[in-house]
Amino acid sequence: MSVLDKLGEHLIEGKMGEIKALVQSALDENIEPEEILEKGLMKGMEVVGRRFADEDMFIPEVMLSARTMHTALELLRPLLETDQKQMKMKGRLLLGTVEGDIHDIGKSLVEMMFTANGFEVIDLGINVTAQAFVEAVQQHQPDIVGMSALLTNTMPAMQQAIAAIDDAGLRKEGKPRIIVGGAPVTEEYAKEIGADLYGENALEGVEIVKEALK
Ligand code: B1M
Repeated sequence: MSVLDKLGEHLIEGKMGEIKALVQSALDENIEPEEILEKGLMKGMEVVGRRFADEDMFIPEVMLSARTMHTALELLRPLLETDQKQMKMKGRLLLGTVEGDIHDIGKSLVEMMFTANGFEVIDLGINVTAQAFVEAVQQHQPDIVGMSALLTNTMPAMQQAIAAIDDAGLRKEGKPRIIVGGAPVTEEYAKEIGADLYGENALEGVEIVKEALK
């Protein structure tokens, strides 16, 4: 079994105590951090998602997989962010998982990818209410607001947060641009709820925002 397959297995089994050593062996084999993330850890997480849906895995086990992912990301984060210091700040992103939703792994990846690409990121965390987005926009004056939702029934909270920002008169002349993403979110849905941009994954999100800010 390759080290990338082993990483996927460790993630599925929630081997939190062993994951860092395995990430380190992958790095020692000169595997790029992006590949470790996409072809190892995220592949494992896809399996977790399928098993969870099939009721072959339950919340405590999924939590353990999520913690294992976070532990691995701790080691990968500085490597994915290495170029940051040499870059001029590209903009300020205010980011959060919307109200009712506590999924934070995708959002953490978005945070890491934007930071790695020279953005200042203010992460409001999970379960962020529309009002909290409004107050944070007033306080931080971001160039971009990013919202993440992983549940079909929390997608409307994105629309509420966007409407609250608009009702407070805080989106003027294209600033801040609002980008939404998350597994159930589509480009059509993003348009429908008044978002400016949609990112299918964290890296695509960065590229789309860079293009929009040109
Ligand atoms: Co939950 N959960 N979960 N869960 N969970 C899903 C999302 C689900 C698809 C599983 C399934 O049934 N197959 C399902 C949602 C079904 C639906 O509504 N469509 C589900 C459910 C039902 C639930 C609960 C309701 C279960 C219950 O209690 N009965 C519950 C809800 C809790 C709540 O939020 N209120 C729940 C709870 C949990 C845990 C707490 C156990 C745990 C979260 C732990 C944590 O995050 N710290 C958990 C997990 C881990 C998952 C799965 C297995 C993995 C999610 C993940 O981290 N993926 C997930 C199944 C799946 O997605 N395969 C599932 C990896 C991550 C890198 O991907 O977040 O999609 P993702 O992010 C991607 C893109 O979407 C994109 O970029 C990232 C990659 O580059 N992206 C953006 C994300 N945000 C973006 C923002 C952007 C741009 C791109 O711009 C701003």
